[in-house]
Order: sequence, then C-alpha cells, then structure tokens
Amino acid sequence: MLETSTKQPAKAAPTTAQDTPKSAGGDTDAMPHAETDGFHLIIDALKLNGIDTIFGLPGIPITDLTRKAQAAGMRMISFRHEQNAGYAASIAGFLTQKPGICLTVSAPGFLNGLTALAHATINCFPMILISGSSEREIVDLQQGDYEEMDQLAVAKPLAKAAFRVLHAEDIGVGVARAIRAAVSGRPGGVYLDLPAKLFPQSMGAEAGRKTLIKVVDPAPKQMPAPDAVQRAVDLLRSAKKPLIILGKGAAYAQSDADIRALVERTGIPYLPMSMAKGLLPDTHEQSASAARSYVLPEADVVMLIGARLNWLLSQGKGKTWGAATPKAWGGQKFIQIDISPQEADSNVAIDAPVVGDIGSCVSALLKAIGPSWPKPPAEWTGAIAERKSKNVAKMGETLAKNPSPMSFQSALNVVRDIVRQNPDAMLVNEGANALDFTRSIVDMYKPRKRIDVGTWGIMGVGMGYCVAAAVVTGQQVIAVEGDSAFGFSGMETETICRYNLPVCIVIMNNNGVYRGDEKNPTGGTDPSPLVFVKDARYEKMMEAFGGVGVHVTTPDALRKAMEEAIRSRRPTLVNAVIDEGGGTESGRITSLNPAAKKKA
Ligand code: ADP
Ligand code: TPW
Ligand code: MG
Repeated sequence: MLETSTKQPAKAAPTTAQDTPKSAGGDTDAMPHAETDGFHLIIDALKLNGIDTIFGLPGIPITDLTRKAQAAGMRMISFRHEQNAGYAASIAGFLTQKPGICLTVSAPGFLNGLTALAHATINCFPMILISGSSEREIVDLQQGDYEEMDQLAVAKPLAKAAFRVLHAEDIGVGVARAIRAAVSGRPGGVYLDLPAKLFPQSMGAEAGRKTLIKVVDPAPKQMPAPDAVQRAVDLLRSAKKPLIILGKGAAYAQSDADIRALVERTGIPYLPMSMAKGLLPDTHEQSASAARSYVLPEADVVMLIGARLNWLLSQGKGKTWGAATPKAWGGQKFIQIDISPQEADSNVAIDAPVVGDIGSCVSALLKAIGPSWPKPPAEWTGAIAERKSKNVAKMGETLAKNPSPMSFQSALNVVRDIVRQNPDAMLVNEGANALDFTRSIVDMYKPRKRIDVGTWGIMGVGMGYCVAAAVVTGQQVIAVEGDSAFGFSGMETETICRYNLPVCIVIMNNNGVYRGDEKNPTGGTDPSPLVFVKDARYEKMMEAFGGVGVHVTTPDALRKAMEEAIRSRRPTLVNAVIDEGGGTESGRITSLNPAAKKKA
C-alpha cells in the first residue's frame, strides 16, 4: 500500500465506548442515542456500494463531511483546486469501472468541479460530482444566500444525469440513482446536489440503515442481438483489407483477454486509439500504429471497438480515409461495437452496428467466428509490415540522435526505455508536441496504463490524473507534461508531496505553448502570448513541498533522474530542457487552426 502522511482528525466530541452506538452503516464515527444524520447516511451509502475514496476540497457546507468520511475509514484526498479533484475522480472512474467521487463546496467550488464533470461525460467515464449547495428557498427566490446558485440547473446540460436530495431518508435512493446513472449503459458524469440543510437532518439509525440501497448489478451486461453479430461477421469475412480500431471504450470494458483473442485469432491488423494503447502490447506484430496513414485510407472494412468516429478519426471521412474532399466518404464499410445505440451513423454510414457491452459483443463475435478464421490476404499484411519497418527505422534514426539542447525525441527515447523497463507504471500525458511525440514514441505494454487529454484534447488533467492513478492503482506514475500543460494543475505538486505519492513528473520544457521562440511582432516589451519565462525552474516547485527536483539538459541526466525517482518512489519533478524551436503549432493538429486573414 501507499504510504501517507495524513493524520486522523481529532473527534469534535469524544465519547466512551459504551455510549457510542454505531451509525446506520455500523462503521462510521459515533452518533448519540442510536441516531444517524445526513452526513453519516451519505458516507454509509457510498461505503455500502464499495466506494472507498473521495477526491475533493473542503469548505461550507461539506467540511464536516470530509472529516467524517476520513474518520469512517474512507480515503479522503484533499486537493488545492476542485478541477483537479474532478479530473482525478473522472479517471478513477475510467480505471475502476466504479464512479469516481468528487466533493466540492457550493457555487464557485461546484463550478470549478463542473469542467471535470463535463469532461467525464464527454469521455464516457463514470463520475459523480457531489456538491453542497445553499438554502433552496433563498436560492429559488434569489434572495442572496451565501454562494447562491441553482447548481442543479447549471449541471444538467453537462451531465448524463443530475439529482438533488432534500431529505435524509432519500439519501440512499439519491446515491443509488447516481451510481446507476454513472456506470450503466454509456458511462458518464452525474451531478448530486446536497443542500446544506440535508447534512444535519437526523433520524433513527435503524430506520436510516433501511433507507440505504446496495445497488445490484449497477452496469448490467447488454447482449448483442445474434443477427447483428452475424451481419458483422459476414462483412468481416468479405474483407480483403480489414482493420480493427480499438478505442478507450475497449480499454474501459476490461475484456482484455477476449479482445486480444479476437485480434489474434482473426489476424487482422489493429490501430489503438491513444488510451487503448497497451490493450495489446504496442510491440505486437499486428499493431499498425507505425503505418497509420497507410492503413486508414487503404482499409476496406473497419471494425470499431469502443471508438467513436469523431475528430480524432477525422469523422470517418476525408483525406485521412482516402477520399478526395474533406466531407467525402472514403468507401470503407464499418462495423461498430458500442454500448450506445445512437452512436452508429453519427458521421458516416455504419453497415454493421453491434450494440451491447464490449465484453458480451466480443465474446459473441469470438463464438461466431469459430476456431479457424482465414487470415487476411498476405498482400495486405505484407504491405503494412513493409511500411511499418520503414517508419520504425526512420524513427530509430531520429531517436538515436543526441542534439544539444535536447529534442522532444532524444528526451522521449529515455522515457520510452524507462516505460519498457517498468511496464506496470501508469503514464500520464498532456501538452501538444509533448503529447503527440510521447504517444508515437513511448510504447505501452499493458491495458489502461496510458491516460491523457482524451476526447477534448484538454489541458489541465495532469496532476489530478497523477494523484488518482497513484491512489487507485498503487503503481509508480510517470507524467510527461508540456510546460504549458503542467501549469494548469501545477499547484497539486503540493498534494502529491502531502500524500507522498510515487509520481515522477517530467516537464518537456520548451519555454512555451508549442514553441518558446515566438516574438512580439511590435517589438514592444510584452512577450508573445505563446511564451513563458525563459528557463523557468519548475523543479523548485517540487522542492518547495519536500519533494525531489532535478534540472536536466541531457538524456543521460534525464535517465538517471527517472531511475532514481522510480527506485525511491519519492515525489519527483524533472525539468527537462528542450529545444525551444523544436515543436510545431498545435502539435499534429495544425490543420484545425483557422487560417489567419492575410493583411492586404
Ligand atoms: P477513443 O477516443 O479512444 O476513440 P471514444 O471515447 O471516442 O474512444 O469512444 C468510446 C466509446 O466506447 C463510446 O462510444 C462509448 O459509448 C463506448 N463504450 C464505453 N464503454 C463501453 C462498454 N463497456 N461497452 C461498449 N461500449 C462502450
Ligand atoms: C483547457 C489549448 C492546446 S495544447 C496547449 C494549449 C494551451 C499547450 C501546449 O503547450 P505545452 O506543449 O503544453 O507546453 P508543447 O510541447 O507543444 O510546448 N485550454 C485548455 N485546453 C486546451 N487544449 C487549450 C487551452 C492548448
Ligand atoms: Mg511547451
């Protein structure tokens, strides 16, 4: 288990063993006269459903809830900003299939957590944002309460579901509904509004216990229809150039062995989306990652497993897919395995939708294809192998170079080795160039080890993800961070030190957003909007909180610092100085920038 430096808070009102009847769940702190209250019912309801960790930030009206949760044996991880607690909760949901819990105060705390809730919904991660709120009658009459806001209304459009509980006896139902909504079907973010007056409401402990619900089968299996499976198998059998695309839904589903069996038994080349890397080891001979720009336009039948045809796959059309114009269809036939029946045809026609949970769908497909399946034509697999080896050789040359200052590639070559030697480590990754280069250079070997900017390409998930990854998995965490990306959540280095988490942050420091060499065109004293203080010493932030800070300018020094971080498991920040002219605008997605109007 992880070491922590947390202390149990002193009980406000100490009681003796004889006069401490157990509260509703039987294992929280003392309540006199066999009574329970809103605080304890919330904790008991969460614990009853196997939820043992809360990510949050205390204050009115939830301060006592954070204390009591810790006193009741829950892991209460307290952050410096709610957004980071929220991101932690969202990725905890992805990693565990249980809703990650983020707890905040009212209006501003709630709003700070809301970005993460929307992020969870967009990424299909199960999460529950629980926020305290102000007095309903004052809020609804807009009479100016402390932190007044109609939080339920604000949360609704950004959440998969939103609920409010007004009475202690409804807490059990409220928590049960929130859990079901978060994890069943397509997972997502759920908001649970708990007004301040709810917490001290008391009721008999026994009566309270009876109101709690242990949710049975929170994410029921959804079996695909046999004819849908047959349709998919028939289409796959007709393919000359089949391709499988694995998305983060496939990683989430935890059906790793069956997915691997499907890929290997069919012999079909596959592409992992960013967070599906490692579902099969990236070194697998069927991985077509190093030939991505060849296989997408060339494939004739594509099977999507837990991946949407959104911007990350160029909406399934245009040049990426071999079409002549940006909106045109490339001619591919698609099979799409997804739990959401509405996902098919979102962008291009899906010829064979298979609706169900990935575990059930993949196992049904395995049954339908039987033990022997004709391997794809050698022309197809051979052409891919040829492209792959050419691209891998080219990459090898770049990685072997040792320029000064370091390039993204020469630094990431070290991270690549360290991850190979530590395949159980979690890899957190954000930035633009820092993201794209890491994704293509650093191979992953095991499922759900790579967590990154996700569907929105969002900056700021870094430190929240680091905390959650360390807390939830107990594994070493390695974070590869752009210097801009790091800045969004950098204050949580204190949190990482406070809980003494085994996190090694590597900042790819190129002095700015995309590059550090931009100038103010007016010649004025303000810097360009894209650059930061030159040679910023980010490692001192870690030192400020008792962690280890290292400043490195060579791959050798980077390797040494990372090895030591992993050996010691101490919170470490390695400030890796990268050539400030080495990046490109928006990393690999320059095409999404609107073209600036040229001045006449
Ligand atoms: P990526 O970004 O990796 O391409 P997306 O987030 O776009 O992945 O897609 C994930 C898809 O997986 C979503 O459409 C979601 O409905 C689906 N999904 C998530 N969990 C499951 C599951 N257990 N079974 C089936 N589909 C799932
Ligand atoms: C919440 C826009 C995309 S990438 C990026 C920004 C600001 C930072 C890139 O610089 P970094 O990486 O991290 O130093 P590198 O290696 O290229 O120099 N606000 C949010 N999300 C996004 N995506 C942005 C802004 C953005
Ligand atoms: Mg940068």
